Formats: sequence, C-alpha cells, structure tokens
Amino acid sequence: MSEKIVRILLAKLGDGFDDAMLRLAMVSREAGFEVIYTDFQEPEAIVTSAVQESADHIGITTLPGADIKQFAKITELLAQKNASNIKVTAGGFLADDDIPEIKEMGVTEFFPKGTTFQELIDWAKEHIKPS
Ligand code: B12
Repeated sequence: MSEKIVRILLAKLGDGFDDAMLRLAMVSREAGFEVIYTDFQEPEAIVTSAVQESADHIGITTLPGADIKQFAKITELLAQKNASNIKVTAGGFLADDDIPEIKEMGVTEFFPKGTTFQELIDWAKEHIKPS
C-alpha cells in the first residue's frame, strides 16, 4: 500500500520577505512533502485554502510588523470549520515576548531566524502526519 503524502500549506502574514518561504517550499518538496504555496493571505483565505486543499498542516511566515492576533483568528476559524486537526507552525521575525503568546493562541511551534532548513525538515517529518 502506498503511503499518503503529507500536504503542507504555506502562507505569509504580511507583504514582502518571500525568500524564506520560497526556500522552505523548495526544501520541503525535495524532502517529499506536497506544498501548497499561497504567498500573502488573510486568515480567512488561509483557512479556506487549507480545508479545500485537504492540507495536513499550515506553515506561516511572520514578517516585521505582523499582527499576531491573526494567529488566534486562524485557529478560531479552523475550529469553526471542524478542522482543528490541521495544526499551525510559524517562523520568521517575532519579538521574544510574542512567542509564548502565539503558542497560547494555538500555534504548535515557532522557528526563529537561525533555524536551519534541515532542522525544519527533521521536525516536520517527526511531527506532521497525514490525516
Ligand atoms: C533579505 C532581507 C530583506 C530583503 C527581503 C528579500 C525577500 N524577497 O525576501 C529586502 C531588501 C526586501 C528587505 C526589506 C526590508 N527589511 Co529586511 N532583511 C533581510 C535580511 C538580510 C535577511 C532575511 C532573509 O531572507 N533571511 C533568509 C531566510 C531563509 O531566513 P529567515 O527569514 O530568518 O527564515 C528562517 C527562520 O525564520 C524560519 N522560518 C521563516 N519562515 C518560516 C515559516 C515556517 C512555517 C517555518 C516552519 C519556519 C520559518 O526558517 C528559515 C530558515 O532559516 C534580514 C536580516 C537577517 N540577517 O535576518 C533583514 C531584516 C529581516 N529586515 C528588516 C527590516 C526592518 C526591513 C525593512 C522594514 C527595512 C525598511 N525600512 O524598508 C524592509 C521591509 C520588507 C518588507 N516587509 O517588504 C529587519 C527586521 C527587524 C525586525 N525584527 O522586525 C531585519 C532583521 C534587519 C535588521 N537587523 O534590522 N529585507
């Protein structure tokens, strides 16, 4: 029986800074994940795409000046659509104080600047399973 491929939806909360996300999309594909790349999106669009695309996970890049309340909105919308099985991770730029706050909003893990792509892939292989 063939193994189901894990589908990860990638999105950004903010405009610009697409290098990290594009590189993350590439290394994730090379590591065997299926990537749905959506660029800059509002929470409603991120959640609708994730549900319609049967994503197993949502990965979000935060940018300088990002409004972290958007994370609460994303997890609330997932719950409303009975899709809380789709977990959310994030990485990029965020003030240290904001990291525990976004975890309280339901973000599983945050990966700051300096995390290697290999560390991200290893984490994803261990923690993201097909639904
Ligand atoms: C390249 C760069 C730019 C480029 C962006 C090019 C592009 N297309 O992406 C340009 C020149 C456009 C730019 C502009 C600006 N920049 Co700039 N930029 C950088 C720089 C040098 C590198 C960022 C980068 O791409 N790194 C490479 C990627 C691979 O690393 P990363 O983003 O850290 O991502 C890693 C992790 O965070 C994590 N990760 C990231 N996203 C995700 C998502 C998920 C799901 C997961 C799991 C993990 C993950 O994994 C990655 C692997 O290592 C940084 C300084 C630095 N050395 O970090 C400043 C920096 C980010 N910029 C900064 C600023 C202030 C700006 C400007 C506001 C400047 C201005 N006044 O105009 C603008 C605004 C940009 C915008 N919003 O559009 C500041 C941010 C400060 C802050 N903490 O808020 C920094 C830190 C510089 C500084 N020291 O002041 N910038």
